[in-house]
Amino acid sequence: MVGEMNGALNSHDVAMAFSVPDLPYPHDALEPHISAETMRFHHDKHHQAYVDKANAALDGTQWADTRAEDLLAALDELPEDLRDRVRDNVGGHVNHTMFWASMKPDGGGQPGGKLLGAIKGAFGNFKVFKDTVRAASMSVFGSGWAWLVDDGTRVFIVTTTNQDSPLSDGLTPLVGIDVWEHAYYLQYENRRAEYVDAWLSVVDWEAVEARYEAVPRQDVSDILSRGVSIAGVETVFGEIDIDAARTQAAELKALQGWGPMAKVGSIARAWNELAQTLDKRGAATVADLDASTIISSATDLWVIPPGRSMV
Ligand code: MN3
Repeated sequence: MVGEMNGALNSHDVAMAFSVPDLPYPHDALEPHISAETMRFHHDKHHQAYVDKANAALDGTQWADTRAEDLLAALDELPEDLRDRVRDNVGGHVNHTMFWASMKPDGGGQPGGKLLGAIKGAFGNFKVFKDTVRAASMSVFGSGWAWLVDDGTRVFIVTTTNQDSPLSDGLTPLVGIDVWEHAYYLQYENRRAEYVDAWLSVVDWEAVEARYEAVPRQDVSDILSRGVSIAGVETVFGEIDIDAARTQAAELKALQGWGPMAKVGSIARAWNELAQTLDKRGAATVADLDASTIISSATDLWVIPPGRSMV
């Protein structure tokens, strides 16, 4: 690589090449769960190899300064001779960059905020989620990853083989566990299940929450600002809490069978369901729920008028 101060073309070849990010903690910080020796090989050697091969593959091509994530999201647009090397090595770089930033000393436990609500919405409770992570991690045949991903409406778990990224399937990875043998063999030999449990003890859930918050979502502000009358008091849909939803369910139940309000029974049940959903997901108000739940709930409650299509 030549030509510093020699014009934009050469200088950005240097500037845009991928590099292994420093660990945000010392190599031994995740002991005893992940050994310092494992981290030295995994971070310093294996990740460096992906970076070197990714840079070699892209050097001199028109994609040399394309964002790594954009390359993975558009693999189909790359020429065939480049595609596999990008999938493997840019994938390896992006996956590992997220991996280091998804662990911390004294990690583990469970997330909070809207992410916990989304996990409860998808899995019922956090224990079922962890069991699903374990099962998915064990189900990867050979080398690969298990991921918590987001499609913009909900979270779920997928696995990928080799260094394939969920980005290539249009999904946003929130956190991934590396189940290549190079991630655990030095310490756990062939005991992958023990490694998965160890990894769950070092997950940095705050980092995962931040990624969840950053996923682009359908704008539901219009729905959240719609007026609703609860026991004669005007409020807006987004500010409804468990008590308000229960009050509304009780009021409507009392009206059941009255006059022209043929749908009142099903709407009363929908308010009860909303109260249960808020409770189960630990959401203070409707505004804390995920977009798809807000839309389906507003539809069931006729907060979105029936027959009216969504904006
Ligand atoms: Mn790895």
